[in-house]
Amino acid sequence: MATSAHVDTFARDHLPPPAALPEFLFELPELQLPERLNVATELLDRWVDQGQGGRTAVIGERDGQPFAWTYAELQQRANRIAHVLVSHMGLVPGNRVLLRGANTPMLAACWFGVIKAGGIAVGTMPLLRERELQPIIDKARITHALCDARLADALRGAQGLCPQLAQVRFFNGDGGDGSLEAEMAAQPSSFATVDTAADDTALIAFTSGTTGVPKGTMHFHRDVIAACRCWPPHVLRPTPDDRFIGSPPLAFTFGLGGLLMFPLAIGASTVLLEKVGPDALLPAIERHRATVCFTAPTSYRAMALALANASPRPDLSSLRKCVSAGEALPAPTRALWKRATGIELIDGIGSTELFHIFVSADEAHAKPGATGLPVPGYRATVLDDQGRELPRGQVGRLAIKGPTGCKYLADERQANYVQGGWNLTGDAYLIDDDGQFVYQARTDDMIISGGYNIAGPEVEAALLLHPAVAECGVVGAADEARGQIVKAFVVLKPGHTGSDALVKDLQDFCKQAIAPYKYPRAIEFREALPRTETGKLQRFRLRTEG
Ligand code: 3UK
Repeated sequence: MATSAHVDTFARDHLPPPAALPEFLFELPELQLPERLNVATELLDRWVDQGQGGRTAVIGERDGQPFAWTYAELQQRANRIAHVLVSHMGLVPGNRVLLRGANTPMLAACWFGVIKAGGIAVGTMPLLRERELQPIIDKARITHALCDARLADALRGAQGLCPQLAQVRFFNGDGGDGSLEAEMAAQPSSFATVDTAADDTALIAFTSGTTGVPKGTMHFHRDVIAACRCWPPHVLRPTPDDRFIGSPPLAFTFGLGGLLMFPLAIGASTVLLEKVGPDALLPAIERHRATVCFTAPTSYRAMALALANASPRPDLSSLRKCVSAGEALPAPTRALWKRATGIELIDGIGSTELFHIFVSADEAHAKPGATGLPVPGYRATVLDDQGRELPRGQVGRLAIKGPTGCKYLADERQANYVQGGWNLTGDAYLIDDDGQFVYQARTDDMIISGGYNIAGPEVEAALLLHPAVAECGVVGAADEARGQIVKAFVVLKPGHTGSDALVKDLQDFCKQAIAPYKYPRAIEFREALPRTETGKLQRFRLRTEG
């Protein structure tokens, strides 16, 4: 094993014990990685060294005006930030640096500045308040932070709660005295990227899942590079001329991979926008002539519905690839998007624990209702409760092995996610006759009603076909006679109102679309559904509130 470059050994000291780690597979030739590796060398310095520094790397908007930085410009900013971290803020390799901000080019520069200095980047969701930042700062023992000036309040509040967070700088403010930008201006534009070991931790990504106390997932430099060599070249197949765009925050590994690591890994460019709701994303695709889009299924559905009524219709002719992840992609949403844009969605399931997508289908392999096939570099199977592989067609627990895998920071829940060398994602899946992986539900979301196993997402997909339904969530509700009944929470499209007649109509509609025993016996109309910051439906909240 290569010698660690980390002076502060906190991350290495808090890795799961070797016996609790998943098995790692490095079978592809492109996964034979060197012992020393730094993500910033691979994704940033390399292009400049190869004379490609003039290519556009990141595009942002400030006061409504677009601006772009080349690879050389992004690198110089990251270099200056690395200097500020080391000389002014006292960072030593291995220290954890909290990053807080909506997606902007400066946030990307900060990310690379931390990585170049050998620090560990800990991205946090922009909406988190001080009480939510506190457990993250404590758990990862964070000592440094770089924060968007417009989100300073909660960070200052968190600093009050966490005295170890001693060194903080703010960016994207007025750039005046005391700002990160002012300090950067006095620093040299070159910096020798710290020569980290491939298995030094580069980032800690926090996930709360849809419930519970946040877990920190540790990712080595090697994990990020391995992820760049699996799904993107084999499934997405982008080119250096692509311009990426999308909604997931860089604090979410879906966004960090899709909107920063993957485009830079091939020398492409990426548009980093602060406002990326469905209303904002469509015009942004047009404005920036974006070619590759990453967002969640509900966002594609909302954009497709908006396109149907849009006049004038935004010009989306630049767009060539659209990726859906974060939640199961209902077949009706895939069909709607294709009808609205002509584009077949690329579905992929990924997780914070595995960094990025491990089962997916390109346009040619897309099968409505199925997620896809194991991504080259990964193995996927379906296990029973005893950990035995199940035959095709039977529902069990999705299990994954590959070059990346779950490494929780000091967390007993490692033993839930990793069993027998497999990563268990918590999803119930079956493999169909074509070898396609078909999502059923989160394992703890399966509804058991009158002895039948019913997957909520299947009922949701049926309801989404009804012309009055904008969004819906289906859960099990306690019932004396049946144990549980299927209950649907429905958000109606504008112009529709809930009524007993509509409940009956939706129920009859479901009985036509899927096996009648699965129809929702209870239906409640809602203005909106509870979602996480990453856009996932919080079924547990529907269960407890409903
Ligand atoms: C669910 C999906 C069906 C599934 C993520 C792409 O979502 C990501 O990470 P999280 O840790 O959640 C993981 C869980 O989300 N899920 C995600 N994608 C799909 N279910 N079909 C899908 N296509 O329950 C999974 O276990 O928030 C997604 C890349 C990186 C990510 N971190």
